[in-house]
Amino acid sequence: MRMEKLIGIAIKFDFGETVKSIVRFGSGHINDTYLVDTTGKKFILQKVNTAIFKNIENLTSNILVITDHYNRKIATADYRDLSLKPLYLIPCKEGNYFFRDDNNGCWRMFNYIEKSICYDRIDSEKKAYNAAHTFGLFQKILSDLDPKLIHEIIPDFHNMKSRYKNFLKVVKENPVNRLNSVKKEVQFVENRIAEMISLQQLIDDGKIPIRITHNDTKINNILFDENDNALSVIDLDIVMPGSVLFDFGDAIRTGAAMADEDEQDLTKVGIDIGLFEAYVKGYLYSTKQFLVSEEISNLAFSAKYMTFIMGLRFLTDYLDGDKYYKIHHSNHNLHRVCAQFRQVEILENNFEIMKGIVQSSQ
Ligand code: ADP
Ligand code: GN1
Ligand code: MG
Repeated sequence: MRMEKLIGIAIKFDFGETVKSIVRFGSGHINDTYLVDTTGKKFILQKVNTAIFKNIENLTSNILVITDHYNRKIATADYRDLSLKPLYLIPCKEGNYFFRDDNNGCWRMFNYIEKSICYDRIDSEKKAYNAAHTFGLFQKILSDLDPKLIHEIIPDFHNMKSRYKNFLKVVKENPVNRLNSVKKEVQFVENRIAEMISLQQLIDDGKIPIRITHNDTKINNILFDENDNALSVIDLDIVMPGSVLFDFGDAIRTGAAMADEDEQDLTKVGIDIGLFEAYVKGYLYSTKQFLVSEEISNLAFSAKYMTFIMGLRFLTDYLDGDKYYKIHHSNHNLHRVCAQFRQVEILENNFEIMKGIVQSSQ
């Protein structure tokens, strides 16, 4: 988008400075994110993906409720000494917390977390431990938030039964004629779906509780400082009812991975057991008091579940003609599928070791 247009949008927000520059920022798959540099602080300007987030009022209301609760808590004695920084929406000059442009595009602005570093992959146990500890604290902090205040932004988001149903529909319809090229991947899904659904069944049966969870704990949704301390959990769009296992599993999927989510050289795909162990320790340190035994005993499995469900979602999108995720080249979704499914195999090969680590870390 042209700079003048971006500046025109940025100045709708009440940040009280003059804009110096606006550049594309980050590697998220969903929203369009820009870094706004000003004569004072920096800000994050985002064009919200309204094809996915259809109700901007509910989305904004959730973020306001969550950040208000979170920012108040991290300022209290229990959290004050940690490295956590507040995250908040900047209001528009007209009072709302989002701005609708002439083309019905929806924009919002956050404070920029100063001196933050964002990683698509991490390489140190300190980062893994601190990310885990912080994602765990995030769940703990939200545990006394009234669930009635939170809208369910995308129902059944990590529900394996409904993701599988969507997949079967697109396999049947084969809208862009790609089915023939992914026979092997479809078989991969069929071979594992019953095992994967067994975790969803525990949730449906009430054996695994529903809590307010982040639901998008990819490692690039947490920001670090230069000493590997966690500064902030970001990307709050789908904070809503879910299982803590979704958050644990998705963080392992990316935070203990040895290759990028879309790595084409599958020999590079792997799990770093040292990072996994650090993550387990950091996570249990902040959550052990409130997790129930069914949650703890399924932590290792959740890594397989979340890696599989991402592969399934990428495959569904590939078969559907790449409508959901941002792609940077044709077949990008397919590369993601192959890397995720290879990672599932690696997690299967390491499953007993991972379970042992969880057991001995309690
Ligand atoms: P998406 O939903 O597209 O993933 P995110 O909200 O995760 O969007 O933002 C994309 C990227 O922008 C993040 O991964 C991070 O690099 C950067 N980012 C987002 N919000 C902030 C912030 N408040 N401070 C610093 N960086 C941010
Ligand atoms: C998306 O928004 P981002 O890039 O952090 C997606 C997640 C997937 C992830 C896969 C709302 O996350 O569910 O895990 O891509 N977010 C949404 O990389 O669908
Ligand atoms: Mg993100």
